[in-house]
Amino acid sequence: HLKQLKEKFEVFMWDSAGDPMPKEKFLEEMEDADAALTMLSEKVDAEMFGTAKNLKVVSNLAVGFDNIDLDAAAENGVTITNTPEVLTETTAELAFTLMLTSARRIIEANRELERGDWTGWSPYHMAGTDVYGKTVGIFGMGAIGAAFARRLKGFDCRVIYHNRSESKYAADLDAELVSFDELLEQSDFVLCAAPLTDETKYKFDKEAFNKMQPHAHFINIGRGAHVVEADLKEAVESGEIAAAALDVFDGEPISKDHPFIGMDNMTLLPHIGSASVATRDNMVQLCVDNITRVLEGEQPLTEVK
Ligand code: 8YV
Repeated sequence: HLKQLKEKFEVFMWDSAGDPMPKEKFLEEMEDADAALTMLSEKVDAEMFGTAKNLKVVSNLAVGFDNIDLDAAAENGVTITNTPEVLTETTAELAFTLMLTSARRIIEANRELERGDWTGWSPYHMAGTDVYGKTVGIFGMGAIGAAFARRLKGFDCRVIYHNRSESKYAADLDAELVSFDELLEQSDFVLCAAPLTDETKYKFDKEAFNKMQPHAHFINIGRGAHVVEADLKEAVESGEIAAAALDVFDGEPISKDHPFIGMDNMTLLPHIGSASVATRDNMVQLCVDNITRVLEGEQPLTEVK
């Protein structure tokens, strides 16, 4: 993908397989850049826009854009693009994987086996919970939430969701719009699939977990900052909810010292929601196309407005 950019433009690339790019280096590189292909690790803030005097487009390799100050982008006349749609099904599949993994205690069972502690068969050994026929609540019925809800139909689930208003994605899904409290109180599984905004930040706190059922599982593929992590830990430890399955954390990457590590009723993944090879190919290609189009004076394909 980058070859396409290199054929037309001069490209500087930070090797993202190593450490994240230090902020000073990022600012230095941005000084005379016309475009930037960024990930969540890059804070695209007012300071950066102030430095990048030639900047015309920031192409974010994500559907989310909470790493970007959109007001500052508008003030500086910079176009922002993201990667919606191409990652929807892949991310919904990961959310489903997290739900089933948590329900059937897959991580805990695997750990037991690998420790050599599987000593025999008994009727309730590693017995989990069914997803089939349950009530599943989706916080954030956007494209990904809807793709997740479609999969729930095959499991004969009742689907409820909470958005500010009726979701255009919910029309064919037989999904019912409910209040946030109803979502918490009625769901056997709660999925957070919302974008991170001032309104949704730290929405899942002590009070919210309190309202969930003791057998409920909480799944997060949104952003770590949707959750007050200390409150989630307490809720899972005290049995206020049964388990949590998380692809995202408040401050990524997390280290092995993170308080969630090692808990049997926590399924933890290193933010791999959209990480299939085909989807990452499509995401990067979309980023390249958006940059090329803007720099050649055309409309980008997926502008954030
Ligand atoms: C990205 C994501 O891969 O799209 C998003 O918002 O969280 C992931 O799909 C990740 O943000 C890397 O930039």
